[in-house]
Amino acid sequence: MSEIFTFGETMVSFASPDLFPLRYAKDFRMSFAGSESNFSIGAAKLGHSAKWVSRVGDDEFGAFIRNAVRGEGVDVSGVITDESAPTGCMFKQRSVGETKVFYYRKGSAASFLSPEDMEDSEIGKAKFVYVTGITPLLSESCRASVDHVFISAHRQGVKICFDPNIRMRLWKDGDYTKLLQDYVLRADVVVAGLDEMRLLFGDSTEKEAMDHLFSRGNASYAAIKDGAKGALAGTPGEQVFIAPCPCKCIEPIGAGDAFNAGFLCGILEERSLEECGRMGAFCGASVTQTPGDIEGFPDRKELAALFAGNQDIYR
Ligand code: KDG
Repeated sequence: MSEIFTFGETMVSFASPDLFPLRYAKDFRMSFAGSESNFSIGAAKLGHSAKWVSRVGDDEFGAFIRNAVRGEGVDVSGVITDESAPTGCMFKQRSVGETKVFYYRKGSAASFLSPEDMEDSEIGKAKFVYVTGITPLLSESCRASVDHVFISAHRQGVKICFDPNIRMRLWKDGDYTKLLQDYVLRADVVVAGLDEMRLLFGDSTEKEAMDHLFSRGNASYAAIKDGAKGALAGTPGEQVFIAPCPCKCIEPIGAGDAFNAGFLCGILEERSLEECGRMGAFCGASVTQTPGDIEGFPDRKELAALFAGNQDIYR
């Protein structure tokens, strides 16, 4: 039985170490990338159990992803090998000050995820399900899966943590504002960027976003993140500013997933709101110090050092 149930696409990812357009790249570093598997790995490193459900192709990249996520301590027993579609793929192009992402994921195995892949009994055993706004944009069946999980979790008294995780490259064929607004307002824990709350609801400050969530939505916890400027963590009765952790950022991709993992693990451990926020900020800052999405996740020992007063996480 896992404390966290999550599902979504994980792609094989290729990143060039060079700081120039990919047409000039000679070497690539193979890794994997997926918001929900990132989150699960973060939670597992902090000692919590997570089950990640997905579909991968019957190919080498699918085997690589399954092995790698399993190797980080996540339950992958619900990952289906789909013989009729390939594992999705992503390329990262780094240049000074930014990383561009190119997806090759249309028709991928994960885009065939369907409600039948999400077992009610598995959802019912979890304390939280974790859903991102990436999944419902991948296909009709992925959207139906998200809807199914929301309904199943609420029916069984399992809390839902939702991050809109807006990826504009997936918005080319539609406006998903209403769809994501609906998930945000139905979730029990909302973790969102200030820029995302601005886009979805027109909120201009963290406080406005927070007030909005607690007056119109279902949330009992929220964190509104503003990257290196920090975050606001809140419950209906309390709001705490969370200062950013000092770090040397190499690449910010994955920081949001890591913040969410730290924040939700804090909630699972029934810590104070401020401690939950600090766990989120610490995990988020830690992963920015490596070029990949997950390699920098802190473990329990590093977390203990944070609470012992040693906040500097330079490696
Ligand atoms: O949050 C990091 C993710 O964006 C990355 O790992 C890939 O899930 C991904 C996506 O769909 O962009």
